[in-house]
Amino acid sequence: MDQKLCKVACGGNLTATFTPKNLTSPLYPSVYPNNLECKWNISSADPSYQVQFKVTFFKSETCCDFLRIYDGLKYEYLRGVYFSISRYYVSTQAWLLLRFYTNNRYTFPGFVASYELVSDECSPQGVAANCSLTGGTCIKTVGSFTCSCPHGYTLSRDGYSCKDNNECLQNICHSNATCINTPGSYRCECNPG
Ligand SMILES: [Ca+2]
Repeated sequence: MDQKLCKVACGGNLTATFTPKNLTSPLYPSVYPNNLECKWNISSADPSYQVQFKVTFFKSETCCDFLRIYDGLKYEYLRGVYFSISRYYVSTQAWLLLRFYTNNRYTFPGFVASYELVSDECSPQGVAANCSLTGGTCIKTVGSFTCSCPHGYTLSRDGYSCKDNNECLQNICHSNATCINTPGSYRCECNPG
């Protein structure tokens, strides 16, 4: 019998809500079948929120069996590795696309994951909202964000607050002037005389 005609049904359209739902590779916790081509499309039940996909277990054949996580046109491969800590992916749009491929030999348990709706880190409810509040620009990246601070400000250790630089600490003014630090800048005022 041609093994390629004996594929396990997998994949489908899923809807993420605020209640986490589980997704595993086919037949988990048994090993996944050979010759899989699974495709899941996870869309957001509310387009103003993003889809978070959290992988809590992953084990596959290093070379040839993999999960591809697409966010827009970008994607990331998970293959081979085993990890015991969670890997998070938060979509930049209201959907994520997953593809799980296996070849014709050697199978492993595969993956365990969950998906749910979350606020975009850069949204007013998001973890990085402070970036915009302190004058920075929050930029969503695949599964994460960056906070870009304006000139005269430095990113704080928290990763999402912009802190004014105190230029006066660098003795930037003439010796006969007094340095006054201002938000995002400084000024030198001549001493009397
Ligand atoms: Ca394989």
